[in-house]
Amino acid sequence: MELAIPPTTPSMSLQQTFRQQGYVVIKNFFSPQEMATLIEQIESPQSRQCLDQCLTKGTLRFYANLYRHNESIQKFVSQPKIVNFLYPFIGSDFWVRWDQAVAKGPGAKTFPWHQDNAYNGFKQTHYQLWVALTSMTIENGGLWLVPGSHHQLLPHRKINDHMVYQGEPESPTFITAEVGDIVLFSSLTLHKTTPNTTEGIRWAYVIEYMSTNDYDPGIAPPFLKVAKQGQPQAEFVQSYRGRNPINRLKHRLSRREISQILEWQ
Ligand SMILES: O=C(O)CCC(=O)C(=O)O
Repeated sequence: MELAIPPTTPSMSLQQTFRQQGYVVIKNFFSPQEMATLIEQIESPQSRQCLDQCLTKGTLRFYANLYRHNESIQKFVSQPKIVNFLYPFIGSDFWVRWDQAVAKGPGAKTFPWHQDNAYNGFKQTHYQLWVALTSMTIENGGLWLVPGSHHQLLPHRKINDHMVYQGEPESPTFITAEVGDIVLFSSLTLHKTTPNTTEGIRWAYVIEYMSTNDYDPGIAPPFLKVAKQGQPQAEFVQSYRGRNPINRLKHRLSRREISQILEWQ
């Protein structure tokens, strides 16, 4: 496994880079064989029920919540190699809030600039592990990110089925990736993918992890916890620490109301 830290920051740790850029790239995290097996599982009959009818259009196919229906995928998202990698970024206890595989076929269009928090409306952030199941190039609709865009929620507007960033991103970076490379980015990092102008399919698999201290109002139990006290441990649970009354209240309050409460303390 080989680390791809931006060239301007050779001495930074991965965590420092993540804090500064909002993402890190790791080359060769998985083998091509592991990726081929995962695509087989994503395309297996039991995964067909996961086809997302809302975002799937033409040659662009979204499969969501695969881990809930496929035991091999459940093992994949909770494997020690991933959990041990994520621990320094997320902390000792975390769970899987969502997963999705995206097949971007020939002719599939742009997926516009956005932060994932604009789609789900959460106050707290989660961590996106983007796994390149095929190579990603500018031509086949690979991933663009905006370094340093992850510090706050930015303005978006709903256009058809998309939440679209209302602004001109500064210094976007294209993430070149080969099969088995991974990108870890914040749910606040601005990203987009451009059209696939090739004859092949660009596959990506995204797993979204969240600290058990944070609250996700959008997902119903059971919750797949994958790390407990820093150790890989896969277990479906009915609740987690972050679903406490304070976090629930914070979710309902505006940012202004929260800062007013903090000022009173
Ligand atoms: O896979 C793609 O082309 C875009 C998906 C994406 O950006 C997302 O789901 O947040």
